[in-house]
Amino acid sequence: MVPVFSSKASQPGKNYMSPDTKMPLRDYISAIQQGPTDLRLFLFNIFKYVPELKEDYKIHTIMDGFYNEFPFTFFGGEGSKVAMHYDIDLSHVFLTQFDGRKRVVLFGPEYSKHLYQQPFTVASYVNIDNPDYKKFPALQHVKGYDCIIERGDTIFIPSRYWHYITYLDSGFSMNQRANDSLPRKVKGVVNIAKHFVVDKGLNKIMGEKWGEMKQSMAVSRARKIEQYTLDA
Ligand SMILES: O=C(O)CCC(=O)C(=O)O
Repeated sequence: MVPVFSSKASQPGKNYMSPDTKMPLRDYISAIQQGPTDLRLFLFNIFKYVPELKEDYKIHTIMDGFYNEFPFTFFGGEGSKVAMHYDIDLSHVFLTQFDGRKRVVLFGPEYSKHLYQQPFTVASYVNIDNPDYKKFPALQHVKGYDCIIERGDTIFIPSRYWHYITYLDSGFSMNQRANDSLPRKVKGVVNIAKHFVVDKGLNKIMGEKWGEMKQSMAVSRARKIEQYTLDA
């Protein structure tokens, strides 16, 4: 049985950051093979269930600080989207595609306010497929990288880089994460505490009201940046 997420996971309220349902892995794989669906397996540690798969890959040696114990996999149906975020523990990520194509859009950390980062989280809910510049004018100043990865490709996502992912086909990938800096590890732990204690706690107590407050804080932070850009 595996926890399956849909796009509801990024909406405030009861399902916030929680799986929609649980289903046998076999049924999930059949569902994504049958055509478009927004169902995803996120941060799924398949190696916990099938440890012998660990024999099939090696930890990268490209830098120090790889976490051997967190080789997460990600599965998604054609058309599913991963809301824009950066990785909460501030690791560098090497994302390797095993099957299907995926569009990955990256933005540097210097754009966090322009992207209307939701306070106390590592997420942004602006729609960059169809940006509303009237509502989110700071978005006009953002520049990023847009690429497609396919079977056999690995994309490097540096620490704190925003990523927004669209599954062009049903498919799956695995990430290996590395963090070789103690200050970055400490900041990562603080982020996790902010998200799980403050954000999830207030979401539980206030529900959608908390979602609205975060959005208005994001808008006012971006307005300051926008004002600065206009003045300069
Ligand atoms: O490919 C995915 O589904 C998500 C990957 C991701 O967000 C990550 O590796 O941090």
